[in-house]
Amino acid sequence: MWNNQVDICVLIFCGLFFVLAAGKVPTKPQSNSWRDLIFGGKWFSSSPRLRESKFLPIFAFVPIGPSSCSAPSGEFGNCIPSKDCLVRNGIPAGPCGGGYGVCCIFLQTCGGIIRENSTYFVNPNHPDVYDGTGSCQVTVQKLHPDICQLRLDLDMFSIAPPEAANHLCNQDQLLISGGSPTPTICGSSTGDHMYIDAGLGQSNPIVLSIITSGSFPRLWRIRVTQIHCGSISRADQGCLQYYTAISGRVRSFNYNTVGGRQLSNQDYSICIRNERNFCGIQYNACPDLENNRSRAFTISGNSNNPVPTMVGGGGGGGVAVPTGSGCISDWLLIGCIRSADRIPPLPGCEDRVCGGTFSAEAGMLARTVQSSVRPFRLYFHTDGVEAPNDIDNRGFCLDYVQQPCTSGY
Ligand SMILES: *[C@@H]1O[C@H](CO)[C@@H](O)[C@H](O)[C@H]1NC(C)=O
Ligand SMILES: *[C@@H]1O[C@H](CO)[C@@H](O)[C@H](O)[C@H]1NC(C)=O
Ligand SMILES: [Ca+2]
Repeated sequence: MWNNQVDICVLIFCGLFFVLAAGKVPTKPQSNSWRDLIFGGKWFSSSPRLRESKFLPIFAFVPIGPSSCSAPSGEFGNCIPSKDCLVRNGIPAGPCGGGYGVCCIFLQTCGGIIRENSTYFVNPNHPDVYDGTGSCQVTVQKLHPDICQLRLDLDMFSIAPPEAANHLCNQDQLLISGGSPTPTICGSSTGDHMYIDAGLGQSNPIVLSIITSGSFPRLWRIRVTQIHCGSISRADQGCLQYYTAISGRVRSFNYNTVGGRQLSNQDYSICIRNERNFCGIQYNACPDLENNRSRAFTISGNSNNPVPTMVGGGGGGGVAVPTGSGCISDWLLIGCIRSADRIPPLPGCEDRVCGGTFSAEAGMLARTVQSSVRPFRLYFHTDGVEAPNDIDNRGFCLDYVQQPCTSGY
């Protein structure tokens, strides 16, 4: 969709700038491509004097590029002149910008190089499934040295699941190299996202690889968005996932209450932006509509049987703890959690939680959990082993709601 406000801002901004700059700035020949990109090569044709103004360096500091648009098929594209779309190997998908350009969609598959913002990495044969074996990779080139992060949106993501005993991604995997460390994932994670820190400068490109072996009807469509270092949409440091709403849902990769399996060898942070005037956060296990006994939080133990909440690192502070009572191999960490419904609140709080029931206290009763540790972050860790004690765990799905500063947080 063409954003009229940006459109108007560009006009006002340029108008002001040209009035100020006329006669002062030395003229310099320049390529038409950027101007064509931004203005369609026609808006400023009335004044040859202005056309020669040195306005590009100013644009380098203004975060307005080709605007984003959405195609009838649901993909996002960049609104650019149609001739540029073809030259840049994009796919024109309908008019945008009030007819000024086309919504140009960029797709890359195995062996491709991503050179445009919002390019989709898709499977071969997309939108049909791919049942091949090998390594399919794309290389992401920064649009600009001032790109600090990539956001990957897994619009469609279904590759072979982890093996059943230890939940390792032995058959298929998504691997990301060249950026901040990311967990290897497999299975189905449609709708999930990841942020990758891209480091400074133009050096090491980030490579996205999907490695496949054996037969499976794979389908993927991953949107790769490039984020400026100064952008407000940049995620906080160290956050693989970043949520910016007062309420929402966080879940582990390959989560699904029917056939999903918690992935092994995970180590990452999920961050929730602290919205203004909110001081705390509450979490509840998501509803599980498929099972009679909720599996929305099943991190350790045998989830085919009832498993209590387990809390803490199991060190016991010098006191011996029964085997299996602590969260030693797989856990979710949320800073200083307590049950939200205890009045007065319990004096102590916990950090690690695991087992098969979501609560801040050991036991069989699922509870609402609260924390006022800021920034709001969850840290998820799993080791490389499940069998024989940990069976059929799904991972976690939690609904969160930030709590206003006035309500006792
Ligand atoms: C890429 O596109 C997104 C929106 O689709 C935008 O927020 C971001 O600023 C763009 N990045 C660059 C480097 O232009
Ligand atoms: C839920 O319980 C009912 C009645 O005991 C049973 O018939 C049904 O198969 C159960 N569903 C699942 C998904 O376990
Ligand atoms: Ca494990």
